[in-house]
Amino acid sequence: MSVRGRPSGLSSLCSQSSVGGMGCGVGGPVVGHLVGSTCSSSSASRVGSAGSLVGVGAGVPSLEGEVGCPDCAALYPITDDALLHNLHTRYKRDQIYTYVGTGLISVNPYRRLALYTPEVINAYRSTCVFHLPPHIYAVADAAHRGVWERNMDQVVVVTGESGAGKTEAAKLVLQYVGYSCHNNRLLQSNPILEAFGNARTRRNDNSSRFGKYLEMEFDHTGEPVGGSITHCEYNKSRVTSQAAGERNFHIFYQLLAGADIQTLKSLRLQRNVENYILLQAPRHCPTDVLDDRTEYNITKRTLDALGMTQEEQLEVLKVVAAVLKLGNLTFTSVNNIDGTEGCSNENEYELHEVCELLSCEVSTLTGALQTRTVEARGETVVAELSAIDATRTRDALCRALYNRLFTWVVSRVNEAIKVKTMGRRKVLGILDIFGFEILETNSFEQLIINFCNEKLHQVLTEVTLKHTQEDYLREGIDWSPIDVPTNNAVVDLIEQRQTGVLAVIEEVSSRVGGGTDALLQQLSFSCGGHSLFDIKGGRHAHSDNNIPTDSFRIRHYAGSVTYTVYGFIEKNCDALHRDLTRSLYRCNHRILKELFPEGNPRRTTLKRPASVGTQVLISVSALMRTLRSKTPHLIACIKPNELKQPRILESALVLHQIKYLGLVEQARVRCEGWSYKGTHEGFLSRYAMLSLHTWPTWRGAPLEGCALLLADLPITPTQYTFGRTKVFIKSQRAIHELEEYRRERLEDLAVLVQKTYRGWH
Ligand code: AD9
Ligand code: MG
Repeated sequence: MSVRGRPSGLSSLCSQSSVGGMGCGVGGPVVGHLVGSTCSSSSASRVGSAGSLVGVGAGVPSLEGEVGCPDCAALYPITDDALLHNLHTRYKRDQIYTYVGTGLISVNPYRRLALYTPEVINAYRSTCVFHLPPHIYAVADAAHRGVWERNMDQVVVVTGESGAGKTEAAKLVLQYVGYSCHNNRLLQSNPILEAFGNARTRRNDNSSRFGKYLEMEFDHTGEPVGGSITHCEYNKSRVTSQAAGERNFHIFYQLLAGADIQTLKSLRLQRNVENYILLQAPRHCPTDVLDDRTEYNITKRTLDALGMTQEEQLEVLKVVAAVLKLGNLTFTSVNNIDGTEGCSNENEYELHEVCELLSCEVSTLTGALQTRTVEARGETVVAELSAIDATRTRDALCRALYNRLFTWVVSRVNEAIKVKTMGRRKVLGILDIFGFEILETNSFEQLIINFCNEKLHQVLTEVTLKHTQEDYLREGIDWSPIDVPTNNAVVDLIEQRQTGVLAVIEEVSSRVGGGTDALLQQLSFSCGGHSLFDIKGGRHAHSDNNIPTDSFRIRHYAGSVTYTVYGFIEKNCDALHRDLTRSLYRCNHRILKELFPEGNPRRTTLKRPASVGTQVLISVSALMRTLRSKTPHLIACIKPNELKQPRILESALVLHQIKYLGLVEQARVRCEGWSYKGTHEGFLSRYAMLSLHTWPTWRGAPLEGCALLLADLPITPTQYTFGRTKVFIKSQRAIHELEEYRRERLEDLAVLVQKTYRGWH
């Protein structure tokens, strides 16, 4: 069953805190095959036995009571159905975590389980993972060890569709690492990011509307010295419009529900949500699920903890309040005497209060909202805006204010958590982006969200499956390649220069008068022939005539999505007119000058700001570069049902996710592949001390040294192989055991040195 019999004394060693990881992830007991769709690990024999994952009373996790197979790579046969059956069996017993080789699958339980107590954290810190059930803490531990034991940058990547549990998973990783090193500042900052960046959607009550990459930095001793947060594309259109049954960003509701009367008064706000147009969702949206008042207090405490002064907090809240009140301004048409159309603001009082909040002259803001300065042939003309244009300007202002405030808040948090010391550092990153989304009506935001997920999927397939197999072939070891479906074609369709969907949107956005019709025409022309793209009248043979005339369809890796192009151009540009940025810069509000630097009249450059599409392409490729440069640890989150309810697992829904997440391919590569790979030199330098053939010195060829060393160890020859430059070891367990021997040997050597030292003195 296992690699070999565990040598005496090893079990006791295994329960000490300094078990050495190899920085290559964790893994369930991957060993041989048993016939039947079951598991080959020792826990398979306990299938069907009762018991919960964590003894609630004792609080210590144990393998006792594990059902199904803790590692999908040990299933036989490895098929979509077998994985589904295994996950279902385990889910019914609240065993939401299952390994797939070195990665982890997490099925959202939709209820609090007693899995995350300090006792459980301690267990994963101090006990060999093979004695414990699969857990997200084991992944966190492997990533953490990779930093401080192997001195290599690590990244935990959480994937899955909207509502699958990515953000919760990312928090648990942070909680574990933060607990282990008594530093939780990054975790502490989370409520602020969620208050400003998350919102209730149909798919998730706490949906992240921005991508987030967190980095914890460690010094050479493994001590955390700080961290940083990078955020990418922010779903700002939500500020001014939400889909039916959805909400605006949490902070608006938190503020109204949680702030005391004095604060509300100084913000010129009333407690009732109904008073604010921006918070009136098109269809009733239940709010009972979120305790906005409690959340407000948490947000407030977090701002305090990060060292933000009361004055600063008030300045931030004033911008939030100003957005709410701006949203209430209504403009009506006015016919001027000269025959031109102008507009008037129906809500003067509200505008006065906005100006008070932003410390701004009423005439300045009125001018910026209702007129436009145009410079032509050296002349400056001030034209009045129509009611429709003034309304658009108002909305653009609300979005820009909120969006830039969010960026400001993130940079303020970064200021509080940044590394204050110099020197060499290693990092542990956590990537948690917005999940893949298919809604009833999909717009520009969904295209951006789904494109980011495509990119992530592409890079993960590359680093975990393609590169691994290419490495086996390059090294010349015996390997029958496993077919891995890629999503390169759809990524190209969206991001290709000049002819990709984003490039087309960009091109039409920059045309004078480019609108929806022009966009549809150009999309049909540039992308109509692509096999994964459908549009009414498209050139592709399979063009589906069920597509509405204002839409196009992309066949994504996670499903087909029909996008309605209405609003695409506006959402992509979303530029602010110079009149607005100038008047905001002129406000006497401390933060606004930082938020709108381009409004500084001394700034002469009139460069057009990058469009949303361009910004996304830039930030996503930077993120993917970061990802590629680090040792990845994968967590695939699965959404068990659309009802957001505990104890329900909809087979078809889960099966679909198993397929598009490529979990079967992951399991196969893990099962047939090798858990560990390291250069001959690297392996020898780490383990030479375990054999008298190679210790204290080895002068021969590294490969020969590795062969002698491994022959001396109780590890069967089927468990390792040699490539041209690397040593490969089959099971994770064997690596753990090697680390045990090494630690044991280091202790012996330390005792020996001590004795010798005493002998001398
Ligand atoms: V989105 O792409 O940001 O829309 P996520 O991030 O994948 O999505 P999230 O982590 O926010 O989903 O989880 C959704 C909800 O599921 C949470 O608000 C919890 O109520 C629930 N959840 C997720 N994971 C767990 C868990 N480990 N234990 C209990 C959980 N509940
Ligand atoms: Mg999320």
